[in-house]
Formats: sequence, structure tokens, C-alpha cells
Amino acid sequence: MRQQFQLPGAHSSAIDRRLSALVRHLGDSSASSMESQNPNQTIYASVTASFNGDSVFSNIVRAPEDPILGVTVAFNKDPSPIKLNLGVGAYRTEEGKPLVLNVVRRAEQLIVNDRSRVKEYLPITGLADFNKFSAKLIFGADSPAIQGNRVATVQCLSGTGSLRVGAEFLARHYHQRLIYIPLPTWGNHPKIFATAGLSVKTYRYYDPATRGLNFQGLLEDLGSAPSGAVVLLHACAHNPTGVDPTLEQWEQIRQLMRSKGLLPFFDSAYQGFASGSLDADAQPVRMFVADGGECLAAQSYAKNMGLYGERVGALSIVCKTTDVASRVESQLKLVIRPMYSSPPIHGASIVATILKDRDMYNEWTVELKAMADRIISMRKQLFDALRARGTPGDWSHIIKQIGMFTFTGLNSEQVAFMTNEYHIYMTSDGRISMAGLSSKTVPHLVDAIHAAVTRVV
Ligand code: KET
Repeated sequence: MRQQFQLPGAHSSAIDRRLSALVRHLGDSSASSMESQNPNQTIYASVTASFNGDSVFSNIVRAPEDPILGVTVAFNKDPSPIKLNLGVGAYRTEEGKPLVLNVVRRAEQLIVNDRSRVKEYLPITGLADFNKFSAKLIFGADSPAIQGNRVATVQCLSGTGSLRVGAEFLARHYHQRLIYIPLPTWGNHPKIFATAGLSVKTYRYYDPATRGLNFQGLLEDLGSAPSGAVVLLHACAHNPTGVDPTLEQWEQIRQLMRSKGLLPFFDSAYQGFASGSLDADAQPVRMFVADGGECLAAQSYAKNMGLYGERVGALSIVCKTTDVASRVESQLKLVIRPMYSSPPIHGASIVATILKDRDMYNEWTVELKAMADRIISMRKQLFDALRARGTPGDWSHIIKQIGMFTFTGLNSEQVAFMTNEYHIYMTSDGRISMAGLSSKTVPHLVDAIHAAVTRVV
């Protein structure tokens, strides 16, 4: 015991410090005996410092706000009555209010009224029904991988948690530590993968000149990626650009990736939000599963079921055989247990209740389609209003792009101007959340964009 744990010196690593704390906690006598020999090199030194005045944390540097969630922080501080938050990708009604789907309220009612439900811990992997139906939702009920029992699915903390668990798993068990993410991509992607210990590189995705896909650049970059590298793909409704490959382009991407042994990791945060159809939006993922190859998929129910704060999602790893899938699942449990032990029960119960019941499922698809349609109608209204106003520029990308966001092409100075002068909040890369817009607020946004492009260059 004494040899296993070393007390930290003044510049010891975080791991040393954690081990040392463990020693103290376990009451190992070596800890106190070493402390008395050299008091400056013990974990007690910092505690003493705090008694003498300064905070033990006084050297901590203030971190910047998150580039996306920080927009909401700034928005909340603004007292202006005309302020508009087009930052975070969260759906709002025509009245600008958050929406809880009717079907979600109905499912919650059933859950609350069911006295047989208890609050016991879920298994490490989460709610079994939730996992089963989540896999069916993304891969399709008739998926060869599901029928062949080759999918390991674990419930995770929404899309972010699913990506992170997948990243940790890959960092521990996959031979290739390199992941390619699109340029640009959701701002949290590089942080999630780098924090898990993977090396992150980008592949060309968006062409600012055409405001469309840089397909040639994408093929070249993936074509020169080392064999086995992981490739992060947005399943649909690419964030922030709103630009997706066509199905023919997906097929070319699939062939290239399979021929080079690149491992696909799908991020599916917007299933149903691109086209309004859950099945259509899952097509790219299903193409990769249909060829019998392996892949990972992270699902989020934040947007498509409006369960943002419930933190409900799933990670699925499609394997070649049942045996591999069950070994993968056993290792996923070892990733999850020390992180948060097991996932929360409420949100997953809502999702499972809805996915299991044909009636509720149908009700969900209708509500989901209505959200997607409202976003599409906002695109049309914004585009028409900019045209009618004669705002310089070609704004057709607003109606060509899909999903929650429009990548406007406005630069960071123009965005800052719109925030300062018009109280319109959006991410500095010029992304606006179409789901935050309504018929009533379109004219205000058009005024702001018009002023920005004519006055700020
Ligand atoms: N993937 C993508 C592509 C994504 O846009 C988000 C969230 C997530 C995963 C994670 O969502 P979760 O809530 O963990 O299920 N994007 C919006 C919110 C955020 O940044 O957290 C956004 O881009 O505004």
C-alpha cells in the first residue's frame, strides 16, 4: 500500500493529487507520516494557505463563455423589449415560446399516473426499451443489424453525452486515435473528442463561395485520411451550415469510406428536422448499415422530441457479429460507470412510452412535422422579406439550406452590429436559428440584416 501511492510535490500531476486524496480518505498512515517529514510537499499545504488568507483557487483564470450557450447568457442580461435570441438551436412557437409537445405531456401523464413505477436506479446501460426503440428509430425496424442482433445501444445524456461516451470508448479500445470532423462543425465536437484523448483533424465540407457543399474537397480530404481513421458525419441537417450531401453524394462518401476502412461516427441530433420525416432523415445512416459494415451513431431527443433539458439520447455501435456487440457493450459499461454510474429515468421513460405505442408515435410524427414545416416557412418568409426590401446579396441559400439553422454568410462584425444596434443575438459565425424566428419578428431581423450588409463591410 505504502509503495503504491505517492504524495504529491509542489508540481505534482492531477492524477498524483487524486491518488493522494484517496490515500488520505482511506486513512493510510503513510500519508500523515510523510507529511510530518516534509510539510511543504503534502496535500495539506494548500489547506493551510487558505487559512492564511488567499483562496486556494486565486490563480484560476476566468474562462470565456461557451460560443453558443454564452449567447443565451448575454441575451438574458439584455433588458430591451425587442431583443431576439437566434443563438441556441431550440425550437420556439410563433409566439416565441418554448414548446412542450402534446404527446410528451400525454406520456408524462401516463408515467405519473402509473403507481407501479418506482425510482430505482436504471442499469448502467439505461432503460432497455428505450435502447431497443431508439436503435429501431435510427436504423429502421427492418435493419439487418438489428435483426442480426449486432447493435450495442446504451442510453446516454442526450447527444453530447452519447458522443462523449463513444469518444471515450474509441480512445480506449480503437486502434486509430484520429478523428476527422467537418469544417465547420458544431463547436462542441472538437472539444468532446479532444477531451476524450483523440486527435482531431478537419475535412473540407462547406464552400463559402457557393454557400453549398465542397464535395470535391470532402472527397480529397477523406481520400487522403489514413486507413482506419474515424470520420464524424452529421446524419442530417448539418450544423451550422444547413448543407447536406445528396443521397448520390452520400453513396459516394460511403464507397470511399468503406474502401479505405474509415470508421463512420454519425451525430444524429436533428432526425426529423431536416425533411420532416424521421425515415428520410435517417437514410444516410441506413445506407452505411445496409452494407454490413460497422459504425457508431449518437442520437439526441433534445430537438425532435423537445426534451432538451431532460438530457435523453443514445449511443449505438453497429458491429459485425452478436458476440462483438456484446463485448463492446460490456466495455461501454466500464466507460459509463465511473462517469455518472447510470443515466436518468424520466426522459427515457417518456421516449420509450411514445416509441412503443403506435398511436403516440403517430402523434409525435405529426407534431414533429409541424415544427419542421414552421421552420421551412420561416425560411421562405425571411427570404421573401429580404428580396422585397432589396437587401444586397443573393439570399437563396436561406431557402436551400435545411434543418434548424441558416448559415447567413454575415461576418462577426456584422453580427456584433446586429446585436448592439438591434438586440438580435446569434453566434458570431453568422448562424441563425430559424426555429427562434416567427412571422412577427421577421421584419425586425430584415431591418437588422439590411443595415448590417449596407453599413458594415
Ligand atoms: N450534435 C449537434 C450537431 C448539435 O447541434 C447539438 C446541439 C448536439 C449534438 C447536442 O445536443 P444535446 O442537447 O446534447 O442532445 N446543438 C445546439 C445546442 C448546443 O450547442 O448545445 C446548438 O448548436 O445550438
